[in-house]
Parts: sequence; C-alpha cells; structure tokens
Amino acid sequence: MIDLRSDTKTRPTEKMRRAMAEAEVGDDVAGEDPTVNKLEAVAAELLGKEAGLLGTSGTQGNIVSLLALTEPGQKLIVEQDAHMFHYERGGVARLAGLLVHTLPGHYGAMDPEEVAAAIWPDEIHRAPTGAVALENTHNRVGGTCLSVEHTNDICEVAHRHGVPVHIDGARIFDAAVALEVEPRDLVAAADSVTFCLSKSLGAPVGSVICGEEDFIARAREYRKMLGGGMRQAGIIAGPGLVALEQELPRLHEDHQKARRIAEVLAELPGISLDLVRVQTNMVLFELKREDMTVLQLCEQLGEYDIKAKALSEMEIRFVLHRDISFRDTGRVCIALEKVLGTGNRRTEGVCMSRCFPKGERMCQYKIE
Ligand code: TLP
Repeated sequence: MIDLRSDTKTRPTEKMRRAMAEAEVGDDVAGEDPTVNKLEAVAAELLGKEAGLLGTSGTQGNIVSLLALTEPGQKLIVEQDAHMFHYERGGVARLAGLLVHTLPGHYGAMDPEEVAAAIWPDEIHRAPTGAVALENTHNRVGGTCLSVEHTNDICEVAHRHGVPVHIDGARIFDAAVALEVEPRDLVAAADSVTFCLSKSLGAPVGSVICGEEDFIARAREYRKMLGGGMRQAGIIAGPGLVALEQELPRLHEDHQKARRIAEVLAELPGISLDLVRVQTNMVLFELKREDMTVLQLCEQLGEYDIKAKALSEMEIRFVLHRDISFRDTGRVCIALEKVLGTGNRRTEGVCMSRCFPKGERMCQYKIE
C-alpha cells in the first residue's frame, strides 16, 4: 500500500524500535527520565530556545503553549485556515477560553498590517489580545512555508503591542529545509514553537514544545493538568531522538517526490493545481470533472494500492513521507495517468523520467 493520506501514517523504523526497547528511562513527571531530558535538550538546541518539553501530540503542544502564554477571555489571532482553528476540536475556546480572530492569508501568511489592526486597543469594550499564532509549514494551504522575514515581521508587530507569538511548527523542519535556512532562525523571534516527531520526522508518537525556561516551566504545569505527564516516556523520546538524527537529512527527498507528482498531476485533465503551493511534502489539488468525484478518484486509486484522502468535495491532499519511495512515487504518477487519462498531452509513462533524481535507475514498474 502507498499511503498518501498523511505523513502521520509512517511506521517506526527498526532503529526507532530498538531505541524504544533500549531507552534508559525514569519518571518524567519528576524530570527523571534521561532520554526525555536528552530529547528536550536536543530539540531546544536545534531551535535555539532555552528549554524543551515533550508532549503527546501536536494538538497538545499547541494548547499547552496557548495555556501558558494567555489568559482566558483574551483573543487569539490566527490565519483563517490554521490547523488550530479548523482541526483541534475547538480546544482553543474550550480549554484555553480564547476568542479566535481569524485573518485571511496569502499562502498561509497573514498581512502584518492586518495583524496590527486586529490587535485591538486596550479599551473597556474590547477583548485584549493574548497571542498571535503562525503555522509553518501551513497544512491547509498545502505545506507552504513562512519565511524568516515574514515571521520576524509578524513577531515585531505583535511584540510592539506586548503580545506573544506561538508557532505551530508541526512541520517546521520541512520549512527550514525548503527555505534553506537554519530551523532556529525560523523561530528565533517567536515566544514558543511546537514541532511534531510523528509527522514528516516519522517517529511513532510525540511533539516537543520549545521556548524560554519560565515559559516551559508553566507549560509543564499545564501539560500535567491536561493529563500529559507520561512517566517512563523515554520509550517515546528514544525514537524521537532517532527521528531527529536520521530523518532531518532526508526531508528534502519527500519534497522532491511531492514536486514530481505535482508536476505530473498539474498537466492531467480536470486537475486544478497551484504549483506555487508545492513547497514541501504535500500536494493539494482540486478535481474539476463532470465524470468523476473526489471520492471516486480516491476509490480508483485504491485499485492501484494507493490510499488517498478527500479534504473536501473538491480537494484532495497527498502527503509524501519516508515510507513512500521514489519508486512508489513513479507508481503514483502512472496510476494517476491511468485513472485521470492523459488528455491530449503526451503518452502514458513519459512522466517516469521525471520521477527519479538524476542518476537513479528508472522505474520498471508497469501497471496493467
Ligand atoms: N495534522 C494531521 C491531522 O490533521 C490529521 C495531518 O494529517 O496533517 N498542526 C498541524 C499543522 C498539523 O498538521 C497537525 C496534524 C497538528 C497540528 C496536530 O497534530 P496531532 O495530530 O499530533 O495532534
């Protein structure tokens, strides 16, 4: 099976499983798990922050961060397609008691002037702004990156008004790779960042929050409050450390695979795909055909052992990850040509020459 539904679908590697089995552990609630402590220190160092905190998931990392940064009744400013707004079960309102103010984005980036205007003046009728949150890479827009400059601009505006900035950096390392910048530069101006071990980094569980010592101390309390104190969590941190060591150097390959699929797809009939969005490991596109629905397309891909997920009635998202090889990428391209037809473009399979990095053997795979 080629599972394109998400990079959360990756299975732990042998090395990760070994790290789980061999992890030195202790009670992390008491700060006594050496493997967790090591992961938190490595993560903080990578992101240029004072401290780190292991959490169960990206959702937990985001809500714990917001609890530690804000007070109930304050306002959170986020881009209108933010994961925190759409897909985190309304926890921002229910758990952190925040009023959410969404702003339009350009490929996931809010206009700093609109952010400034959304930070309402301190006045008797108005909710004070508790935080601004950014998402990098931006999931719902298709894995687009926020640049260092943009992040700095937003942070400058927010900080000028005394408002902290949180980065939902579930895939922040993909952004760093795509932008060719140091991960720490992408988050330097922000007050907190959460990244996920279990997405493009391919570990089975976990996210890490990074920030300054006093923020992390508060976050630790909220993590406990939410039931996130995990005792011998070294068995999670172990594969997390392997992920940082083993997966970071290969993230660019997932981006290449996404790019190749996108370039093939963009030329197929009835596909609307903005190649500008294809910056990291995702391919987001719309199907505009009379003869096929998005669900039917997913079903037909299933016949080629490809799992894909509809995002809406029109949209599909493919996510490339470690468990999809370049060879699989070629199979996906062929299957897409078979299912969607090549229109009057070119002969089937021509895409294959573009599916492999230079020097790699061409895929011999044939779908009958
Ligand atoms: N994204 C997942 C889920 O929506 C299923 C995916 O497949 O892309 N922030 C961002 C930007 C995310 O993409 C996600 C998960 C989260 C936060 C939440 O992480 P988890 O699932 O670990 O709670």
